[in-house]
Amino acid sequence: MGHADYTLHTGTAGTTLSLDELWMPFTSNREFKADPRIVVRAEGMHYWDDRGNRIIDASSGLFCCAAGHARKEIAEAVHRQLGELDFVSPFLRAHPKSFELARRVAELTPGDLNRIFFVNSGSEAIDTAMKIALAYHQARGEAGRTMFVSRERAYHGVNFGGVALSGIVNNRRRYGPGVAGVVHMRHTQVPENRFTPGQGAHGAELADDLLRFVNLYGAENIAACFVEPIAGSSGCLVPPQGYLERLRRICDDHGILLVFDEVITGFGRTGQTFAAQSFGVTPDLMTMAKALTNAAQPMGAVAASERIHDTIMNAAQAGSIELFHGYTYSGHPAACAAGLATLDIYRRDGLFEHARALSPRFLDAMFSLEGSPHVTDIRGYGLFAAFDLAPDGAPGHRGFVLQKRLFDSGLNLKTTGDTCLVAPPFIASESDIDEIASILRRTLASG
Ligand code: PXG
Repeated sequence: MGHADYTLHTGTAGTTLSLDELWMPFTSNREFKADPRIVVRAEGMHYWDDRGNRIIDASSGLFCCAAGHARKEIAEAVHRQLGELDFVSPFLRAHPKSFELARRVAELTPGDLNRIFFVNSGSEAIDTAMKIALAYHQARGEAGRTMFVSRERAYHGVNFGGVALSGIVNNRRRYGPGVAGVVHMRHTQVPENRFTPGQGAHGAELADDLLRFVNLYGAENIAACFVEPIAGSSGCLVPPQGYLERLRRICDDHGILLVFDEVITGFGRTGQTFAAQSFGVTPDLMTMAKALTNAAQPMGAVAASERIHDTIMNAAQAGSIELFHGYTYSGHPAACAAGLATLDIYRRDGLFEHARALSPRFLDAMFSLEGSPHVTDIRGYGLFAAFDLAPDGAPGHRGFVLQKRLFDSGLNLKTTGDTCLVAPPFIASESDIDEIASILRRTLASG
């Protein structure tokens, strides 16, 4: 590889960055470094690049800046916290805000998902939930339950647990056999539901794949079934009507834990606090991250039912560590401060209600793209939508080219292959939604 550097157009006059040393995640490094897009500032709905161009953010960063960018209240809370208590070990020691944030999160979760384990990312939340599921079954004398059920098209992060659950071939293919005993249900993108806003009428019976695994492997070997209530990264696959209810019933009938990965859907994206509440189905474990801190600090969490938590607690010898798991930065003071300030904003500004109220306008705008060149399907729920493009030669090429053209036209949007994901911050106005739709329409029409 040759050498690449880049001279910033604004900021410190003439600052030249060497691009060689940074190995960028989930990016074609060689392509990016030959043709970089550098963002230098953000506020509210917008980014600014180093040339001074304003770019509307239709992806909330990566589905995480739900309250909009650069919220001063969060920045100040983090600053105050670091001046007061920068760090204390989360093992054997604690600080007040970790308890406060756990209580605030527990107030928001459905059912009795009131025991909160903090981590630093969605990927860590997934691995933590897998361990809790195994520990729970061991504690109740069913140590044979070690298998996990996941789903095609699933994205559960990139640690080895999440890779084993992954239903996206590129996230798996280089990384060996990984965790044994994971099987995948079929995904829920059925052609009969094409261009249907909200939950499609077709596909509830796909949940019976879980039953097939029960019959094939024996329920006594299966620990948990992991699903994103709306599969996010792979293209906003909204669950068919009745699908999640059916999964819940099969899990209950066979002692399998149901885990909702709410890393994208959590904190208002569906118009309720969690997708579990939007769809009226309560899981046994729930993972979350991203919008928990509005992305001002890295943080994730697992919410466990009191039953699971208490079973693990009560099975351990008095005085022993009940769960041998945790991270140096579990419940980091700065992340907790960011989380508390974020939840305050969501509540004070009624942002989840705003997301719910804006959803019909947003979905209308997104579904109005039906008929634009190359658009083969559109899906959406709440303030989350996706549209698929017909491939142009190599899979992913059209999506890749489009996201660059959109950025250059003033719109930031995440693509996965040839699927475009739209998830605006909840502070969006109706005119922001119209602007997003019109840039999309124009750019699709011109190429
Ligand atoms: N679960 C879900 C449902 C996610 O969407 C993770 C777990 C992992 O979170 P962390 O914080 O470890 O990244 C995610 C993350 C994309 C994209 O291309 C999506 C995510 C991350 C990076 C890219 O859509 N989601």
